[in-house]
Amino acid sequence: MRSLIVTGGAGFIGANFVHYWSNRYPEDRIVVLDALTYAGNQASLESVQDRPNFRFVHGNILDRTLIAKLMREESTDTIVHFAAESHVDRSIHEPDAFIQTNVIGTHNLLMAARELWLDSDDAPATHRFHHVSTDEVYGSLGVDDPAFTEQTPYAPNSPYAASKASSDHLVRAYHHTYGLEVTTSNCSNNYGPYQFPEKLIPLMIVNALTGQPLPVYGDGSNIRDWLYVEDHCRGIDLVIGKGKLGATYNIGGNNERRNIDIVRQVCAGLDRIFAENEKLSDRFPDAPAASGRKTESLITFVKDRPGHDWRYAIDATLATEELGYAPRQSFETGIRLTLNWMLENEHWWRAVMDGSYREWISKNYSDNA
Ligand code: NAD
Ligand code: TDX
Repeated sequence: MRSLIVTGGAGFIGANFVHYWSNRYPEDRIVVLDALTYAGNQASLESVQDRPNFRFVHGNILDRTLIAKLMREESTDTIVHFAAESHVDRSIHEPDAFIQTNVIGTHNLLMAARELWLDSDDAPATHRFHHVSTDEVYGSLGVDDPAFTEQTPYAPNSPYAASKASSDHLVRAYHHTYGLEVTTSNCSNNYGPYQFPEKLIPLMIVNALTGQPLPVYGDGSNIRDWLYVEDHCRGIDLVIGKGKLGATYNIGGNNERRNIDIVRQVCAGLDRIFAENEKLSDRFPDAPAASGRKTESLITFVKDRPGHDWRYAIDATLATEELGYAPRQSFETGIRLTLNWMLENEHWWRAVMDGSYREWISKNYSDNA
């Protein structure tokens, strides 16, 4: 039985991970440590909130005293570290929070882990620090380049990617220098339930349902490798369970698509679902599909993201061969699950968008059209 601290567990992937882990390992203790930034939402944890072995702590990974106190109280033996500022566009406008949380925050966790797990008399027999990272640390690929492997040199291009690269290096160094038992996973673009509607797929769904433009950066030809979030959670489980200490594993969807094709697929999916279910037109009267128009009519090409990475692709051979990792959802099944979830959970996305998000978007993107 493990006692976990899941940092950033009220965010998109963290919340999915908590659901996944509490179903798969119901005996384990799970403590979520989350600062509830604009991207964190306790409502995403509603279904586990009342479990006796679950605890939510509203706190910041910049607070090392709190981390150490929690680790002592909970006899923590496993940290799964999701907490981060995660949106590339925000990192371009306001990089400071990315350095604070992603670099300093990660280092705080490592220092607390070292203190409690390596330098303390009552350290647990085994421990694990799992660091959740991204494919963006590897930079951008050209059309004919092979996909990123664990050997691809780091070449982060955005402040977000640079902050994540920095945190990856710190995790590696704490293993190499102090012997902290760490693993790292670098994953491609996730999508699925509970994703904050600033990221491509949920933003397009929300805008389509509310009849707003679908902003595609540049000409929409940039390529990402998409993975359904539950497959990412399963990959992390495999790395924690079977990964070599100190190792890094790439996790991907083997599913490269151009942004414009993703947006068109979301549009076609909504058109189909509206055609199948008449009630949706009453619920979402501003959606083009409610009046028989194509959702695609909302696509609007806007100014490109500065320094926009052209292509990401993950080679997950190591995780497949060593750990038995393989995604279960195809993009077609995953996007249908996501569309259905968004339609069934309107209260969730309306609530998370009530906050400062709209204000921030209008301040930073008023010149986008
Ligand atoms: P998210 O932005 O949805 O959630 C981040 C969570 O961290 C939020 O709940 C937020 O409140 C919390 N948080 C932020 N700063 C904090 C702080 N200082 N202290 C405590 N909590 C804090 O992010 P996500 O998309 O779920 O990403 C989770 C992790 O996975 C990140 O480390 C990200 O770099 C990585 N990742 C994301 C993707 C993706 O496609 N979303 C892909 C690969 C890797
Ligand atoms: O409105 C938009 N229009 C658009 O064309 C948005 C929000 C995005 N895009 C483009 C930019 C990217 O090429 O879509 C692509 C995906 O954008 P994001 O959803 O912002 O993701 P990305 O920048 O690729 O980064 C994501 O994947 C790696 C996550 O946000 C990171 O946290 C993760 O590490």
